Amino acid sequence: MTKLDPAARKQWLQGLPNWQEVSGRDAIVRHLKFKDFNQAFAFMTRVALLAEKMDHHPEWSNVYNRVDITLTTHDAGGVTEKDIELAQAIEAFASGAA
Ligand code: H2B
Repeated sequence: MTKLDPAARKQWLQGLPNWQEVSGRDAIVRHLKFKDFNQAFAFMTRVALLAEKMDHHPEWSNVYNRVDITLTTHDAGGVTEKDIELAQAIEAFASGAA
């Protein structure tokens, strides 16, 4: 898995408007806010099960109804198509989030 060049990453990100590049790091980030902890954690459970299936894991944190997710491929030292694939799946799980 090789990391995306900046042009390819930028193009993929145009299809992921809720995701931003992390400054000073080859990674992408998404901040989500749910109605309450229950909604946030249900979302995290779905992402966790998929991440394990993909063998591709997020860097994330949760405070009550907020979830912050950073995606990068540690083995490649940057954003790869696997991160894009996971980000796209996360969008599908994120309905109900702001
Ligand atoms: N997740 C992420 N985000 N990047 C990786 O490089 C990675 C991973 N590598 N999950 C996987 C696990 C690797 O360590 C195992 C051994 O397959």
